[in-house]
Amino acid sequence: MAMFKNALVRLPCRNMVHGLSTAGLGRPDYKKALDQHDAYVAALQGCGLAVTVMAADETYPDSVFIEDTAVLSEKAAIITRSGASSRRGEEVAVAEALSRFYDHLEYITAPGTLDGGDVLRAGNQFFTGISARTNGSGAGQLAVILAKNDYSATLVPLRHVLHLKTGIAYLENNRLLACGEFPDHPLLSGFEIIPVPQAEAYAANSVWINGRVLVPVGFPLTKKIIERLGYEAVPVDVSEFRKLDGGLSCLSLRF
Ligand code: CIR
Repeated sequence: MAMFKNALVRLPCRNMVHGLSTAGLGRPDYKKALDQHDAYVAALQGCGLAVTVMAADETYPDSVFIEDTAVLSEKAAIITRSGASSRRGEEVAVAEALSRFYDHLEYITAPGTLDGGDVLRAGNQFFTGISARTNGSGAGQLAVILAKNDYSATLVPLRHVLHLKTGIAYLENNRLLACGEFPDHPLLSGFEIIPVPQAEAYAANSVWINGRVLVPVGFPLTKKIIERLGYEAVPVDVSEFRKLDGGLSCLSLRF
């Protein structure tokens, strides 16, 4: 079981109101986003993680979604190259912050693109969504780096969701929380699938941390499902980040 010790987060910047969005939920309230971000950090700390908080960067409206900038494991730290051109460059400061934790960083390079939100780890197996953000070259480069570190990589072409982890989360114990195009997906047939009701699709992006599960506020059925499985559910309100298509996992790198 992958136990986490650390998390890296990045404060939202004022310019987040200009972040990429397809949600149609309106623009985020910056002040409220800052408060929600504080509470998110407290939730991570409550799960026993040492949290490093990076400064905000007004150059990158979406930089709070730090998960997209790297793929991390005990053995490897891979810096990504975003599929969204407005987000390219976010990774520079993240690489610098990660170099305090890792001796060696690997990089996805052009023409490859890859967003960390497209990468799901399940034990020693990684799944990479091929999406509007992650192309075959990026996913292929990642697979080569992972193979060097004795991990396997499986590519999952996406149909509807922005990122792979928009629709699935790994709960350890061979269990996957899944919604939309994923519960019946042939590539995921080896897992115990815990379906998330379609009306609560946003909550498929929950986050397992050392036995607890962060769940977005406002999705009571999913919270109950998680509690019935024996996990302690930790509700976290991320409404302002949802307005920018961001989920719970996007707001941190856990390692
Ligand atoms: C974007 O479109 O890139 C941001 N507005 C949201 C990124 C969400 N990240 C994620 O799902 N991993």
